[in-house]
Amino acid sequence: MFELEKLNYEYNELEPVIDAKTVELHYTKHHQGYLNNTNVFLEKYHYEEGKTLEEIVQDVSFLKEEDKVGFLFNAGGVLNHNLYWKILSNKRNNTPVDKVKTLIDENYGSFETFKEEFIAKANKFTGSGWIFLVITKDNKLDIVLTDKQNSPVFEGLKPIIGLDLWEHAYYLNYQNRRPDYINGFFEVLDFEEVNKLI
Ligand code: MN3
Repeated sequence: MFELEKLNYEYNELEPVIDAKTVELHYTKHHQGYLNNTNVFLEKYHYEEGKTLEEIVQDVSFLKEEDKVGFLFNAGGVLNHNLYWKILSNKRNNTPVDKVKTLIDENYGSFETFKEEFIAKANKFTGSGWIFLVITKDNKLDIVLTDKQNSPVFEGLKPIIGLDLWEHAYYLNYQNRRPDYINGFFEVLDFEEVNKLI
């Protein structure tokens, strides 16, 4: 069974961009909920231990048809939130360095161009979902939007940045000002952590 990955910071350390109450609720209720539900599905099928969740979601043939949507919603939620928390910090490592800088410069010309495109796409998105920066199978970067808790991992892509666009990620602090949350994300995005995922 899977366990909730520990946060690398206290609930209040992402303030003022993401307030402590939002981090606490988001992590202990939403993320934990997706994890609990994922484990219920895996227990139901006596799924063999030893595989990563990334591996499991790429072949759900072990599930009955009626469980596939529910399983992927919850397992996707776990993967997406694992990524989201991992790449945030208050260390101000918010300028790309090393591998991620090279990749962004190669694919977008500059960090500023990438950031503008990412923010513009995030702002256009409606409903509940996510925006990711992924590494494609041919080692290029792509910005991908997904509905609900769909994860790029389902498609064999490798997400290295993920921003939660569900209202529960920002509503306590920002209400309808989602663009401010999206801009703020780039202040607490930690490119040292992103580099570890490449
Ligand atoms: Mn969320």
